[in-house]
Amino acid sequence: MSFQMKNRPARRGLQAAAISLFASLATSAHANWGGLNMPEGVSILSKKIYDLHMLILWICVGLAVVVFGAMIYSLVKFRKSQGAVADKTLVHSTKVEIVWTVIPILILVGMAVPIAKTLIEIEDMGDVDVNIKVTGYQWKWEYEYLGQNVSFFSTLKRDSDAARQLNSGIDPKSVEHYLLDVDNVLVIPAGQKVRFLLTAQDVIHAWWVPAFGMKKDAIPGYVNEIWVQVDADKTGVYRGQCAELCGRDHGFMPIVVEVKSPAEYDAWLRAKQAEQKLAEVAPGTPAPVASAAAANVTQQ
Ligand SMILES: [Cu+2]
Repeated sequence: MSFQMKNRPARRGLQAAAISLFASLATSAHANWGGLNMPEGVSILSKKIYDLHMLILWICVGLAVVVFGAMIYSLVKFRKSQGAVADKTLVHSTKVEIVWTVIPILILVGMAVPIAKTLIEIEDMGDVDVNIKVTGYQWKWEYEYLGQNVSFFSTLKRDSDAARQLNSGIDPKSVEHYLLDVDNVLVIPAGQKVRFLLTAQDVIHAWWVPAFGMKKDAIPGYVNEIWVQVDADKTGVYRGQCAELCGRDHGFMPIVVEVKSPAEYDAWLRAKQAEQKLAEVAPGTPAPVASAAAANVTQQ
């Protein structure tokens, strides 16, 4: 008795602490609720993947409510202290076995239908407007606009690179888009289907721009495909990173994609073509190795 009396205030203190902890967790987490979920993205596929994710999430939530609800109800209602006695007669029921086998099968098949539909759309490389070959290197990306005579390397921007050096004395916070900026930005048109052919020259890299909902490995000697169609009204700059640990400077090969309106994209492409033509050493120079490889890809 005296023990209980002594501990009552301590217990109350603990309860109060727990309540205030939960309250502060709830309010601090409230600000970041949006960050907990998958981003919706700006491309056709990213939205389809997001919708699929939400559909499956809510199916799982519904199942959890039913299953845990039945479990918790049974635990509380039929506990020993309430006089519940175990039923020793029900050792097998074919009817119950069939029901709890068939229902999960139906749920899984029901989920597989929209999943398969989205997977087929992800793999649909038909009616492509722009083809870009992406080659991963330790530690940069090369972009080649197939059939357009435009290709360039994209490397970490110099100010980020200077700040990241050991004892550089430069505060990374003073660098805009630290480690997420490049010298040459990849430009694609909004509202058009862009196919990326991903490969690598040395080790495995992965090309990932979260807002596009797509990520795939860039593997030496192998060409992977993804397609991206950004909504016509979602022009802007989108950033990503190499997503496959590829060596010492893996964290220093960002991806920056500028989505322009088709007219602005055409103007940019023409300017780039003119610039690269001027840079050519002499007419009749053999095509660089990268272009020859790309020609093989387009022939496939
Ligand atoms: Cu990497």
